[in-house]
Amino acid sequence: MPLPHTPPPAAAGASHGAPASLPGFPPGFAWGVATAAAQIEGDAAGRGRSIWDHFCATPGKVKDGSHIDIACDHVNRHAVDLQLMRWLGVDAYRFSFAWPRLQPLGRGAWHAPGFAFYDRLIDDLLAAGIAPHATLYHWDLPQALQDDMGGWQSRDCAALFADYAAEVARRFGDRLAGLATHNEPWCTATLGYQTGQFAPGLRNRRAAFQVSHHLLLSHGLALQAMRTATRAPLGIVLNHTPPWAAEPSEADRRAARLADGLSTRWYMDPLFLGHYPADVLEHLGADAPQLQAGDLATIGQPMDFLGVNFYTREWLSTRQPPLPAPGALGFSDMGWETHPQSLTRLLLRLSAAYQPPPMLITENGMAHADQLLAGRVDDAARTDYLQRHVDAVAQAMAQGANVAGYFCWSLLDNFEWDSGYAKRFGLVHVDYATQQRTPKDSAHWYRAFIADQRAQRGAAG
Ligand code: IFM
Repeated sequence: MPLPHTPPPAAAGASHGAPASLPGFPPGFAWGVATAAAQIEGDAAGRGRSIWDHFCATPGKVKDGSHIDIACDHVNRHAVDLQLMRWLGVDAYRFSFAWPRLQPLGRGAWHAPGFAFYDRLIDDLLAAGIAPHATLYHWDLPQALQDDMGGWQSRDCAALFADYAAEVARRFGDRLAGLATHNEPWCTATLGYQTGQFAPGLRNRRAAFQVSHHLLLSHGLALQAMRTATRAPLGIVLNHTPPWAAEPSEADRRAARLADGLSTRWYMDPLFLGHYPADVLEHLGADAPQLQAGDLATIGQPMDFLGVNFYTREWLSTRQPPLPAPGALGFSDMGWETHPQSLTRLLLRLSAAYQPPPMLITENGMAHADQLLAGRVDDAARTDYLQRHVDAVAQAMAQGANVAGYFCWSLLDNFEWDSGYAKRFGLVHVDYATQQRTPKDSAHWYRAFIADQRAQRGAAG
């Protein structure tokens, strides 16, 4: 695939590429891009079925009626995608292992071709000087575990996940710069089991909170199992959408406090403080999860990094009709408000309340209604979004937050879950009919930005 050598006009100017205005990022800070297996890999024949295959095949679940059989055909095109990463100049690549590619039924036999694929991917990344950061679970549960035990509703699923984690750590751990257990367990539990928006599509709050506990338990069990198999840095990736009370009324404040409890504190408290938040337990009443003795100690294993995914804030107004979010910086194609100050605030708040290990911004980016016109995608809005969020990270670091890297979501346009292929988050445009990749203007900006960061590091000696 021919890669452009000079930035197109929109990315060449100083307006989007003003890294010099940023307080410096320290040497060793990793600039990366992120993807996930189900969203890009394709090659359905080379893996077991996952809950997302099943969900896609259920009419009405995915908006454009699409599937993940081919997606970005990354399994067959990973050399091209690696070339794109080299062209971008990234230090690091975050991807996820597809559990059903490594163990098609989620237990029992391992699948040698799956291991061979990730072996190649990791070795090629290392040869290119790109640090591999992997996630064990980015939502593609083997369908067999859903059929046999109701997926994460079963405590047994947590033990099986730990077996899978130990094998992955044994086979790949020493070549990985980071290995996270879960990506966004809030989404797995809440969207998968409470609202039904994501696979497996259940609508049951009690089940969802039991699932959230099993996910956290599986994280703890996996960390214990992996520690004996590898010295790779281990952690978890959580998503945060910081709630803001629309008005200083008691009702809005209460709503914001509960929203924060249901998302951020529900996961951060057990991981770092050894308990679930009392106000949320009270709110859940009989829907609170069943715990067994020792579970919280298992969950609270020491970690080497904390992955933070950030896209937007949650605007909470209890008025009828609700006050709309101000949107001074606009909204993405997902309808998500651009609000970078929330990222600065979040990083400082997490630092103060939890004293986490070094944080990685494991996802940040925006969906934009991109159009490929005459070989170019003008996505100035995405460049602006990225620039502002990188700036927000710098502001937090200047105030003491310990952040070690930033991964843009995503390298490629890809399968955006229940939105199918209709939403585009990539730095690189994908034509799904031809699988042609075209770097967008934002990719040119990111490339120039990373090069500038590297030059600054070099100049600083
Ligand atoms: O595409 C997703 C990703 O899989 C998880 N975090 C949010 C992204 C955008 O919705």
